[in-house]
Amino acid sequence: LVVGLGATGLSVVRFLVARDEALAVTDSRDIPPGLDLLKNDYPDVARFTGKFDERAFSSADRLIVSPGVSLKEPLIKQAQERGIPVIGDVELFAQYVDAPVVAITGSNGKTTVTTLLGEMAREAGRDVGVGGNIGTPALDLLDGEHDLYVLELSSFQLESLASLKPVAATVLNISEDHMDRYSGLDDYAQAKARIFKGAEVAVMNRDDMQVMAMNAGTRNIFFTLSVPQSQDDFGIDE
Ligand code: UMA
Repeated sequence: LVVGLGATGLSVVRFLVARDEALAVTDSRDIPPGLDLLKNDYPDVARFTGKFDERAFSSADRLIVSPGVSLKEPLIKQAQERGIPVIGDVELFAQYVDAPVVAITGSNGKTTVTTLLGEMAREAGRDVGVGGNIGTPALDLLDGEHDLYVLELSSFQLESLASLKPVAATVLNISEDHMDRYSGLDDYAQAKARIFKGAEVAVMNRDDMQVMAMNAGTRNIFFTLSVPQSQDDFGIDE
């Protein structure tokens, strides 16, 4: 069951239909974005709109939830309690991707860093796919068979991600954002910290206490606006 139709939901539909998987879509809006496209291009895909429909949830054997939908949604929690896997589109991407992934998150600056890194990789001759929260849903990038992926990930996308093993990951900084979805700054920071799970290299902001408190990857590289403190530090030396 694809929960939430929008850019993400549509990318999941395209991905699953291409792999002949049986699926249905639900969205709590009457007329969600992408409904016309779904009706036209995938008329056989079952649709449950206007509310999250219990019937759709009870017959699903996996939920793929859009980042805009809270995992605290009662029908999602009930499915989890029944042992139904609840994942996001980036987790599905992680299960299929077979090229290195660099993962970037943070409260500010993540789009700039993602874009710049993509440009640098392109300039270095890599066939790079750039996407995620930045706009192109991660699953759509898999069409291109790139040799490197650079993903901007939001805290929402990280919440439902388990098996991504980025070659490098960073949390650029933490400041209050999306507090309607979190119980506080620590809860939000915990979602962000998930990016380091399985990361080969963690790129850490030495100037941000919340980031420095995170349990990072096997190898850490630091950046700071002050004087670098070790060989693995990047900073500003006067
Ligand atoms: N929906 C429900 N019930 C709800 C909430 C949402 O049915 O309770 C439905 C909406 O009716 C809608 C669908 O879910 O049909 C929307 O899904 P979505 O909000 O997950 O949005 P998408 O279009 O899939 O876009 C998402 C990201 N949006 C959010 O995380 C809110 C986009 O990031 C991202 O570019 C896109 O996936 C591709 O990966 C935008 C964003 O604002 C830029 N991100 C936030 C941010 O940067 O601060 C996190």
